[in-house]
Amino acid sequence: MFEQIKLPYATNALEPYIDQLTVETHYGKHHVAYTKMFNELAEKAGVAGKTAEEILASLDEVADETLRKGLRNHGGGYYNHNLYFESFSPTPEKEPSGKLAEAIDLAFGSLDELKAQLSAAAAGQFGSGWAWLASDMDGNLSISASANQDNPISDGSGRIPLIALDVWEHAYYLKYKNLRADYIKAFFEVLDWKVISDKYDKIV
Ligand code: MN3
Repeated sequence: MFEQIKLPYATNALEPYIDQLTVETHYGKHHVAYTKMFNELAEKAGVAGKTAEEILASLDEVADETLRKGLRNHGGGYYNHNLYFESFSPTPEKEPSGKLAEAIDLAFGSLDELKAQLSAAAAGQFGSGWAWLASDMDGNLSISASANQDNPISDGSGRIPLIALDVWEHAYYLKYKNLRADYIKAFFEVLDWKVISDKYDKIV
């Protein structure tokens, strides 16, 4: 049974950057729906015993096209939003530490440059989707964007997502309306680099 993460903060704790109504709707409606559908589809496809990562990495093994598409969309929706919601804090660490800090300097030159590139990927994603910071198995970092609920696992690149930046309109429209760039700026105000650094330490 796949379960949503429990929010590690109150729904109003990310104000004013991410507003309470958006968290309540996004986590309490959208993420709930993805999770419910993913569980149903995983059961139907006979893959409910696998982890979400395993399912997303082996979608090709699901012969039925409708089930495969459903697992890609709802499994991605389930997994991506867990990553997204667990990465925030009302009292975030504003900079990466340890090995991640070194890897960022190596790949991007500076944290500001990483943020600029990730923001550009998020702003440039046409329509609904996500921007990602991901690591390969050797710890090399890269930035990408994907449509719908695709992610660096389901795209077959073998990368592990570290930062998930949701740019579906449901992630920002209630507060920011058409101003996606303002939401992207706000995202970094509550992104907890401690969570991201800890994730990276588990890979390398
Ligand atoms: Mn979303």
